[in-house]
Amino acid sequence: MLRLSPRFRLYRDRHKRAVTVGSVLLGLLTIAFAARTWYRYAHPAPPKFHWYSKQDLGTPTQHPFFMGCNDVQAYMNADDYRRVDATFVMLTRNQELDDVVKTLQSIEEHFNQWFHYPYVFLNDEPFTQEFMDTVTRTATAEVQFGTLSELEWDFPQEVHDTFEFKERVEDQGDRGIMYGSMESYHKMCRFYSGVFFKHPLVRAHDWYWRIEPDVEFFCDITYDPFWEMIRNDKEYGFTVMIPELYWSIPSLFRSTRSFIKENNIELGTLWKLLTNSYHYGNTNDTFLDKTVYNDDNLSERMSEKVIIDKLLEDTAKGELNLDSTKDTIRLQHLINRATTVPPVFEDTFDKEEYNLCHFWSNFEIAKRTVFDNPTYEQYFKHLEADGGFWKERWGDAPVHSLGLALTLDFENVHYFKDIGYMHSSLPHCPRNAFPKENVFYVPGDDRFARPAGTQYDPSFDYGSGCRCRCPRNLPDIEDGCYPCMDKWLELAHGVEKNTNFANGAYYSPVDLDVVEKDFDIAYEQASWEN
Ligand SMILES: Nc1nc2c(ncn2[C@@H]2O[C@H](COP(=O)(O)OP(=O)(O)OP(=O)(O)O)[C@@H](O)[C@H]2O)c(=O)[nH]1
Ligand SMILES: *[C@@H]1O[C@H](CO)[C@@H](O)[C@H](O)[C@H]1NC(C)=O
Ligand SMILES: *[C@@H]1O[C@H](CO)[C@@H](O)[C@H](O)[C@H]1NC(C)=O
Ligand SMILES: [Mg+2]
Repeated sequence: MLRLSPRFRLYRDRHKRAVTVGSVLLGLLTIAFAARTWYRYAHPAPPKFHWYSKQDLGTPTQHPFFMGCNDVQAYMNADDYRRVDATFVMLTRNQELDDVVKTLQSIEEHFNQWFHYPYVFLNDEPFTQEFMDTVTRTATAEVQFGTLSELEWDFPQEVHDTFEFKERVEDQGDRGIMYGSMESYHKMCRFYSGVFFKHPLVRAHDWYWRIEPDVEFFCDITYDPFWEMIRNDKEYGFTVMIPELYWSIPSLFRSTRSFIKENNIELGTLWKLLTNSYHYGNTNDTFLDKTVYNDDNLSERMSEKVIIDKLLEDTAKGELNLDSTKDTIRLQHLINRATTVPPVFEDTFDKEEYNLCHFWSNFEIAKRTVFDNPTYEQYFKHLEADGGFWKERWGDAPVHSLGLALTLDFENVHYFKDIGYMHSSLPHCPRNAFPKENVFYVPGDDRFARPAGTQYDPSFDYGSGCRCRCPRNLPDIEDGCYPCMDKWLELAHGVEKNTNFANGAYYSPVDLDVVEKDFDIAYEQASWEN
């Protein structure tokens, strides 16, 4: 339909009035258009695979701590190296012993045979003597075993004993939610979400590295990740970031958002990584509030609003002339507005939605206090009260990620791109860096001697791995988990650097009342002929 926007009229008049409010407005629109064009250029539609694994993606604050191998003995003997008060943590069951041993052998061979960090094993049942003996024999460091109390492991009794609890959990099985009908899986998720870091054996340390049965490490880790994180101001490290299955957490974001609101939480910038925001402007006009969430919407809806407001004013004064071009045009705007439907964002709360991205929590290297702090404690209580750990199947991974964003900034999180890792046949495995002179494999324990002539993967430009032997024919998960790694890189490379972020909003919101005044002026200067 015919659309009269005041800015076109201004364009025609601009040579007559060199410096007018109109040209200022035009300038603003041009800048907005240029910004949008740039934005689209910088955010092309995503191809299916990105081959991030074949590029150097480092930035000054987000990069692997080392590219390739170190001489471990020299590293540990350096004056500025400090051993950290840290432990491995694994929750597991007696019957998983074989898988536990597999994990232990892998982490020992690739890392702990040199560093000897202790282990804490936790179980809701007592560990058998066989389990404890085997594990102790496999590890090259001190091992401790903890049995969880009912309080730590089970849902609160008043919840667990209800009919609704049983029914809800069973219903998730009927609806095909992965692991949804397994009560023990719910308990595990709840335990890892809010309890594990409070266990006395874990609390005895400042840092932890979470591991699971049946995982595999592919590269040698020839530095101390705990110490490097401290040195680089990092508090949480991950190897894989992927989107969550929507149906396991439909109301997690709502619950998180309401927690933030009720408690006036000042979010860290990590929040940006996990959410899309539609918060664009501040206004008391309900229609604008619901329909303006980008620059396009602003110029369209605002010129429409100004035209309609004037039309209604003139109508009230009895000055409407239906035969005039002007009023025909103005009426068309009224009709257009009446048929404009606000966009529906089903899962938007406070104009934000969760993009479902989360750090895969079966691997975590973190400072204990990223969870063991009053804000997270309160958050977990809030989630527990909402019942999502049993009404839905909230996983500890999305809960951890959202919970971290309550307090951490993007820069506090580290991507261990150089650590090759696989859980449930989804591998992340880096390319090897060019071998450094004189960095040979020297076992820290005879059990891990490697045969002479052991072959490693070839080295590449931009490789970061040390002596990796990656699985063949499995694509790197880093290349396939849109939109998570994309968002990570966008933030790391500062594409959003110039946007402000405060109280969970991405832009300094536009004050729509101020913008409206500019449009009022443009309206007064518009020409309605033809
Ligand atoms: N003691 C104990 N440990 C459990 C229980 N359920 C899960 N775990 C442990 O919690 C961790 C995660 O459980 P998994 O069943 O592997 O969950 P997952 O990794 O999401 O699923 P998979 O893809 O099947 O591996 C593992 O270390 C398990 O050993 C339980 O009922 N008791
Ligand atoms: C909305 O209305 C309130 C109360 O009338 C006022 O204080 C506030 O400044 C208004 N906000 C905007 C963006 O107009
Ligand atoms: C807002 O702008 C987008 C594209 O820029 C468009 O698809 C959408 O329909 C607009 N919404 C409204 C309510 O004008
Ligand atoms: Mg597992």
